[in-house]
Amino acid sequence: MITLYHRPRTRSSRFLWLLEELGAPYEIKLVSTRTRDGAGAADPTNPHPHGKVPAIKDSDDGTIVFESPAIVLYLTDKFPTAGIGPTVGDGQRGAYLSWLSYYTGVLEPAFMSKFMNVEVPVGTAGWVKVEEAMPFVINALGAHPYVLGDSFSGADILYSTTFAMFGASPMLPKSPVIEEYVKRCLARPAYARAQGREEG
Ligand SMILES: N[C@@H](CCC(=O)N[C@@H](CS)C(=O)NCC(=O)O)C(=O)O
Repeated sequence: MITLYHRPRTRSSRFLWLLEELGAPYEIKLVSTRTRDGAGAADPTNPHPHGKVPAIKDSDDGTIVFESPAIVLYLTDKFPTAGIGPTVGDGQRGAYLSWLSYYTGVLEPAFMSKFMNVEVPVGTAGWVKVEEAMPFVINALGAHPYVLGDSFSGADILYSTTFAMFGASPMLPKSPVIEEYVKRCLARPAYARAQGREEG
């Protein structure tokens, strides 16, 4: 049994979707977190080191996993029959690891830098500007329906939800490729099922 530490309409929502895709046995533990307006507080029962969501606990051995790409990888490795996470030995494994890491190491910092109006120091930051990252992503998604090519994977859950969120803001340059990608991913039945579990 996987316990998902979740607060509705946050980064943990994506893991309802992933768990539904995987057909994994799971329970939701609703927790509070700090909020931008200062109203919220971290829940002491949340195992995330900074009281953030998502985090998961695996009841098989008590393993705790936090940070979104690590959770995607852990879960797709643990529930491989769904076929949405290339495992060790699969020719797509390297690409899968790269796209997962690129999400957290480059794309999210790029978006957050722009959102917070922080200049990205070229050559020294570990990430690049949105204006440099997005052509790379759009190029990949213009050639294939998903980041790994023809098959949907756990990585698409991170990318499509991020684009769905920023699509409504001037932060993301308008791109038919991205719009179609988001539609394609969010049309999956598991996404709809996850929305039904959003409140816990
Ligand atoms: N790098 C983390 C980010 C998690 C994160 O920042 N989650 C937000 C909700 S969307 C949160 O819990 N914020 C509360 C806080 O920062 O204390 C991940 O990708 O898993």
